[in-house]
Amino acid sequence: MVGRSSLPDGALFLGLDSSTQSVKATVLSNELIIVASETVNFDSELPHYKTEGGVYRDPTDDGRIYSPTIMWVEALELLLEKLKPKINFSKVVAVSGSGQQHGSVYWKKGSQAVLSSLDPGKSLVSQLKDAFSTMDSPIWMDSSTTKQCREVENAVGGALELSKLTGSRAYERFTGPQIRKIYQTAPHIYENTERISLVSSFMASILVGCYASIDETDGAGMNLMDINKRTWSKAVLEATAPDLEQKLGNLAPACAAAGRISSYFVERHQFDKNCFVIQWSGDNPNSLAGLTLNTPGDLAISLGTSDTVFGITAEAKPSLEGHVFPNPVEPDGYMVMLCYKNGSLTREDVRNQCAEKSWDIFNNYLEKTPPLNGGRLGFYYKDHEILPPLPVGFHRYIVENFSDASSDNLKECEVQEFDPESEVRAIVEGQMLSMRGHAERFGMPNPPKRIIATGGASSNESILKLIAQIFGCPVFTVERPG
Ligand code: ADP
Ligand code: XUL
Repeated sequence: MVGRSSLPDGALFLGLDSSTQSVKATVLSNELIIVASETVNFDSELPHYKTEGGVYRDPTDDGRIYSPTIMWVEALELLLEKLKPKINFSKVVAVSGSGQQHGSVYWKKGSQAVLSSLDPGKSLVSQLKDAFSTMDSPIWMDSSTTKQCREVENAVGGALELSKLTGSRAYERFTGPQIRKIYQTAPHIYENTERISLVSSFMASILVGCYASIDETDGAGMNLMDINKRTWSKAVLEATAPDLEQKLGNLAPACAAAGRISSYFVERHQFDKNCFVIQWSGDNPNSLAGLTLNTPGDLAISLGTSDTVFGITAEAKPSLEGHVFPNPVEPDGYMVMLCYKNGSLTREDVRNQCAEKSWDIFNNYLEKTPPLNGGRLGFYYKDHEILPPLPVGFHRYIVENFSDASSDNLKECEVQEFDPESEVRAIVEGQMLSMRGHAERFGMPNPPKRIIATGGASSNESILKLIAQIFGCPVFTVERPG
């Protein structure tokens, strides 16, 4: 590996993020200063895929949400083209990245050969468009595998047993149940699959020109990996689909090198042939690393497409709620996490309906309404929620005698709508109160010493202020590329 003292002058580090709505690049100097950044938004910059928020919602299969795999490849090519005038790729000594967790890619039989012999004179899309046994990648927003979840849990002795084995009970979006659904409903696709990658290992595979291992921290989001041993769990593999281990390949720690960058990128984009590709990991584990979260009393809240809350712990104590993943930085430690599907996109919907599509107006409403909204409370699920597991629907209640919470006189009455100001406060307050409630129940620090916020909505100071009020602790953010 490269030691910092032995780095060449002007050395650069390239960090990529393949997420739900976009791919992003951040370039750091030797002194860890951001020197360039770039984004490719799927909906607006690759409109021919016709995605909404980067995804497709299948009208014929309730809860099925997926993305076109090849769109991620085209986005990577476009991202590099946009970055090219800004930095000298030959100075990049290491590349790594984050992938949206749980999403999976199905490489067709024979694709390893295609991947390792890419012609630098041609685009990646033209050479990889036929490399997949299905063109659709199920992603983390999917909730269509409840049947498979129950089957896998039952096969290993119940939900708690599965959680003790893998760090989580079965969740619809986790990759194991997704793989089982493909095996059951499209056996020809499963049979024709040579390798299954996560979004993280998929992007790393393209960069190294061969199948990259699945990173252990992201592997923990599959309901397939033994959380203590960090190897595939034979019992769960068998409960999921036949001959699965060979389709998954090896696991590797988050800090391992996946290999040197492939000759394709050396010749087409002038990367240095010695440039390392470091294992890509899931976006949440990488956020934990990036925020340098290393104090047990601290919590991080990520407000991206999903909302997540996470912290670190020395021991794995998986339960029926939340997730335990390996800590990407401390090899013996763990991270604990809660995930909400109705994050930024649901806030955006309310902003569009009630605040003239403007965050400024949204924030103004948030600032001028009182804490607890005069008893107007709401639960907003644009998509099936993960936590608690509830179907699509917006539910609004007015609670009477709210100021006298100790009395038995509390009465709630369901209503169809609130005034726009109250609607804005109700969604943000409802989301953050739910986070606090579940975080406490899950044994996360209460109150936390401090919260570090990241993700798109962490640029919104009014939202951060509300988080500080609800959790009763200071909230910090980190430098974000402009
Ligand atoms: P991803 O999970 O795809 O990486 P990001 O972290 O890039 O998501 O966050 C994107 C989201 O950030 C958008 O959907 C948008 O709603 C939200 N966002 C951006 N700016 C603001 C803002 N000022 N206030 C609230 N939300 C914002
Ligand atoms: C985590 C999860 C989401 C995705 C978003 O379990 O499903 O936070 O990682 O990219």
